Amino acid sequence: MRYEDKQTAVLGAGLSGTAAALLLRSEGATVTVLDSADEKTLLKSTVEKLRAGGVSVICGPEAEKDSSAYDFVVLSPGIDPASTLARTFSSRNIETMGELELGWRSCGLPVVAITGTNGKTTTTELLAQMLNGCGQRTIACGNIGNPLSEVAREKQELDVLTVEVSSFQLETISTFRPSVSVWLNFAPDHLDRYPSVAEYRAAKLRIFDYQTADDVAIVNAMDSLPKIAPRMVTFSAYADHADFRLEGGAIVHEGKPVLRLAHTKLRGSHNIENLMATLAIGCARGLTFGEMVPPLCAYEPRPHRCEFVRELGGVVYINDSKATNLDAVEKALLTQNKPVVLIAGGKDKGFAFDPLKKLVGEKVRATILIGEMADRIAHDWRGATASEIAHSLADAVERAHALARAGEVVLFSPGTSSFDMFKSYADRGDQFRALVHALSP
Ligand code: UMA
Repeated sequence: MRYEDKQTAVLGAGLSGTAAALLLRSEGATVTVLDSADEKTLLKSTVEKLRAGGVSVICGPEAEKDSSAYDFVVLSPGIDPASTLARTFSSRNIETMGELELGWRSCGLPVVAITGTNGKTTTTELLAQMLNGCGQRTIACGNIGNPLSEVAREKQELDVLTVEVSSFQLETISTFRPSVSVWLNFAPDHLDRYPSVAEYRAAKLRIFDYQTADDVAIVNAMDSLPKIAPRMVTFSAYADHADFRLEGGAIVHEGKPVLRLAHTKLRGSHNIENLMATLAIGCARGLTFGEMVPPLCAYEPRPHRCEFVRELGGVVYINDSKATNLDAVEKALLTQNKPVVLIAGGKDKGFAFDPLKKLVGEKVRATILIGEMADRIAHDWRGATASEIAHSLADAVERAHALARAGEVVLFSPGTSSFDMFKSYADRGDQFRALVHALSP
């Protein structure tokens, strides 16, 4: 598509909106970024960067007033199409595109796209490290925090793009066609955006919509998907019929062990599946196991994912702030073999915590609850374990320190988003780590 004669509105002045606006400017469009928030609450450096790049910025109630000046609109992923801002455009039938679609149309490179409720970021990083280690030049981008539109504008010399994709981004694709797609897993999430789990799943399934029989889909064998066009390769730590499966502590493919888990720095069955998916992508891109294994074994897990923080008085403290849904808490609890003092809670994302009640009863000696969801979780887990409500994360850490006995684990695995009290899951995890390091014996 040619953009130079377009009067373009970009909705949202976050990472994606800024990248989309600057890409469109570089392609000659006249661009205005609209953001419902007050300008004072936006990052000053972002607004300055946009204006310096020739982009107009309109914030606050003014942004939601008039869409008649525009003939093309780009949506940031965090902007719900049902929001007031987005509806001022959809009600006038103005041509709309998501930021991922915009970046894809300009990047001109093959894409590996990774989705799933959990494990996307780890797999995206594993893959980028592995491909680069094997001489296939790539960059980790997309939902991981590096918008595809930015990568498209930078025009680096690359062979393939490694793109983490979220359901929010997939909602607005119209041609996005990864040569390799990855479906890691699926569990309920984002029910503050979607009316039902089925609608969340339908948005994620769009990853396959524009793939053809020439493309590959790497899918979790435990998840029954509808019929899809690409060639399927399956993986699972639990199913014997999968193409990549687990046997005797090794990932097995075509009857042969290809990667011993003890040789990697990753633990837990969810990470085994992330490794399986990464190996399957490498095979789809023509790599041998001999090439792939060394960079995978060298991969260091990122912070905030079951990150060991400290041992104090025989108590191990673990930061799992990246756990923003119940499935992630379940995985974190399943890897614990000592009694747990669990700190959980955060923003209300529209789901109940009762599906975890049985496991909490088995693994957790006490819970300390924080944030918007605290009362609701206490209600959902009533009878399973002792619980306390803390008025801040600092209070929660102090209570956990007082409660935990030698030989136990304090696990911070919130099970929901951070935005009620923190800037992001990373900010929340960083604060937890600092609070734990400040504890005295
Ligand atoms: N805004 C409005 N009106 C609204 C809602 C929001 O103007 O009705 C404005 C806000 O004031 C803000 C801007 O929109 O200034 C934020 O846009 P955004 O939420 O799309 O945030 P970005 O900074 O552009 O980040 C987005 C992704 N965020 C979301 O999908 C919520 C980031 O994923 C992603 O890293 C980034 O693009 C780069 O591609 C984050 C995320 O939480 C990590 N993703 C979800 C997840 O992983 O579970 C899907």
